[in-house]
Amino acid sequence: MGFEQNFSLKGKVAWVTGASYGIGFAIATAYAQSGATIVFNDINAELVEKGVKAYAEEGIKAHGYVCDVTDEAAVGELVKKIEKEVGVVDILVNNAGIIRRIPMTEMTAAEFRKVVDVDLNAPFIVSKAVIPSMIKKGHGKIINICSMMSELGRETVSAYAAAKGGLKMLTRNICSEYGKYNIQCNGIGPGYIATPQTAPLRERQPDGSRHPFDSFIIAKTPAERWGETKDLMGPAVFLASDASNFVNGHILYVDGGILAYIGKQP
Ligand code: NAP
Ligand code: GCO
Repeated sequence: MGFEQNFSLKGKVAWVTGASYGIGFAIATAYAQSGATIVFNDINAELVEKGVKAYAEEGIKAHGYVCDVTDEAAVGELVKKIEKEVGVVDILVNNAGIIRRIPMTEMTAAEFRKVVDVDLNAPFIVSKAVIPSMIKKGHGKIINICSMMSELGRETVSAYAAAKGGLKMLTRNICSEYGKYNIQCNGIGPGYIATPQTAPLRERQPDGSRHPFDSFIIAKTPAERWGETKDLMGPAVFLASDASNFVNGHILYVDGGILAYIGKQP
C-alpha cells in the first residue's frame, strides 16, 4: 500500500455537527469520499431531510439526526442512538455555529450567551459525550471549527470572537487532557468562506458594486478571493486521518494567507 492510505478514513464513523449545508456539508462529503460513514445533525427535521437529500445527490448515504447541540441531554441520547444504529464515533467535527453581528453596547446579555452557547458550550458538550467511547476504542479525532476570530477581533462580533477564542483554548485543553488516550484534538480556522453565514457581507450594493466588506476581504487576502467550502476539504481530511496522529492542539488556519498579511495598500 502507498503512503496515501494514511489519508484514508475507511471504516471510520465521522459525525459532523450542523452539516446540512455550508462548511460542515463540504467536510462530511470529503470524509465520505475518503471512506468514512457519515453522521450529521441539524437543528430541525426540515434541515436534516434537506441534508440527507443533498448527500444522496453526491452518492453519499448519510445518517441524519435532529439535535440541538446545546442540549446536553439530547446530545447524550443522540450519542447512544448513533452508537446503536451506526457505530462508535471515531471522528467528531464541532462545526455547528452561529454569529450575531451587533455592536457590543447594543447586544443583550441573552444574545451574547446564545452565541457562546452554540459556538463554545456545545463543542464542550458534544466532545464530552463522545470522548468516553473514543477512550474505550483506543483512538479518536476531534476537530473544532474555529475562525479568524480565534485570533482577531472586529466591530460587532464580540460574542463570536469570545466564543471562537475560547474554542481555540478548549481545543488545546482537550489535547492536553486526552492526548494520552491517542485522541487528537485540533482546530480548523477558516478564513472568509462564501456560505450562507457570510452572505450578508457579500451582498451586491444597489448600484451593483461590491459590498464594502467584500472589497475589504479581497484586499486583506493574499489569494485575493473569498474561500470556498471545498478549500477546507483537504485540511479536514488530513486532521481526521492517521497522517496527523502526532498533530495535537493545533489550529490549522485555512485562510488564503489573511493572518500573515498586513493587507493591500489602498
Ligand atoms: P452556516 O452556513 O450558518 O451553517 C451552520 C450550521 O449549523 C447550520 O446548518 C445551522 O443550522 C447549524 N446550527 C446552528 N445552531 C445549531 C444548533 N444549536 N444545533 C445544531 N445545529 C446548529 O455556517 P458556515 O458558514 O457553514 O459555518 C460553519 C462553521 O464554520 C461555524 O462554526 C462557523 O462559525 C465557522 N466559520 C465559518 C466561516 C465562514 O466564513 N463561513 C469562517 C470561519 C468559521 P441553522 O440553519 O438552523 O442555523
Ligand atoms: C464576520 C464573519 C467572520 C467569518 C469567520 C472568519 O462577520 O467577520 O462572519 O466571522 O464567519 O469566522 O473566520
